Amino acid sequence: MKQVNVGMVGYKFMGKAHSHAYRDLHMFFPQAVRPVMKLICGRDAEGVAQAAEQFGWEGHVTDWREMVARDDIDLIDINAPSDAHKEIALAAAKAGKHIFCEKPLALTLPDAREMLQAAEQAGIKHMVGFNYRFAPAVMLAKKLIEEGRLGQIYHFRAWFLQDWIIDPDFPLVWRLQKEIAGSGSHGDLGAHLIDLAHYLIGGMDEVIGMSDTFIKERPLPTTMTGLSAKGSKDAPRGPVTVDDATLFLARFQNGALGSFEATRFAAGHRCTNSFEINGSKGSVKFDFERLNELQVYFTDDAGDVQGFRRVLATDPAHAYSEAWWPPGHTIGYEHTFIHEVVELMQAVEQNRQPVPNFVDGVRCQEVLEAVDRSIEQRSWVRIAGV
Ligand code: SOE
Repeated sequence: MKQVNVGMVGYKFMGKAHSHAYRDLHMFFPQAVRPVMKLICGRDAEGVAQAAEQFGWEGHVTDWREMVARDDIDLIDINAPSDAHKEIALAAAKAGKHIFCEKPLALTLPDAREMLQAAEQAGIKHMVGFNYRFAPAVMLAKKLIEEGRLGQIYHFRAWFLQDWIIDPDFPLVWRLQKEIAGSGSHGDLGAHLIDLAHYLIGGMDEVIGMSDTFIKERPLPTTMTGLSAKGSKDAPRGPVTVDDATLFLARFQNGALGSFEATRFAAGHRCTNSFEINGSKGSVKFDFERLNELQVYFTDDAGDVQGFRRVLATDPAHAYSEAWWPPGHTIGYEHTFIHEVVELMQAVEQNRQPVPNFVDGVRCQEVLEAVDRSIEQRSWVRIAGV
């Protein structure tokens, strides 16, 4: 059986999600090429050793260059903070390693383009971590659109709402620093919505946005794990240099109209990643907090029973579902990462690019950039011009 030896940089939130995917994949997708958890990398020797042991990696290092230089590593998985993506990806491509990189692909559009160019020149496989595409209910929405069952698409409206930094004394973690994260809610949450829009509806022609940073200064943190951080509200404060919320409107190439809202200040919303699509023959609604479900409405249902109904996307008719449990036995967040890695392994085996790849990462970054420019200029910005 073919296998792919993985070296992974980063071991916190996404590092755990990816490790879990590599570890579980073969139990449910035995026919896929098998990822082997060779090496994990992190700057803190003690932390990475502990993660290696806990997640099941064969070895650990503190310098990613060592990992990239090793002949027995086939794939570099980058889930370190965004400012590290480019340097590691360029080195990995140069060394001929396949790359799986978390979103957003880079801090800036030029950086993302440079990463794509390097990957294409090296002839490696490249993937970007837009995991929500891999929820079977989202894939069902895609199928309904592709088969014309929603008719002509008029509206795509999406919102990704969180509230984990709503406390003004929540510390100034790396996700709130532009030089490390690139942007705030825009690149962290909006990037997912943009990718879903590209996947489901297609390209955008032009955008116009608005954004704000509600809390301008925060106490410096002591530690961060996942999305929680420890610190004292009396600690010295530093400036928040990213957006807390970004909203924008878009006109799609196929004529549909889009609206997008990404915020970390929606009290009560822990991770509400939702979209609704309205077409001439029907509508669909998705909410990540109920990720097994797609609400569907068809205009040609008999008038006396018209209304949204809930489809549980856990039947063999739904993507990836046959590999899991019997119908009705639901799956969770972590399964979206497993599906991602299945796609990556299949792409390596079939010698094709996985989807979504760096081309999709760049397309997303173009929209992020265009929205930023529109906010600066207070006017519509065409995607083709960025
Ligand atoms: C934090 O806002 C976060 O974990 C994002 O970084 C992820 O990409 C998103 O899927 C969930 O929220």
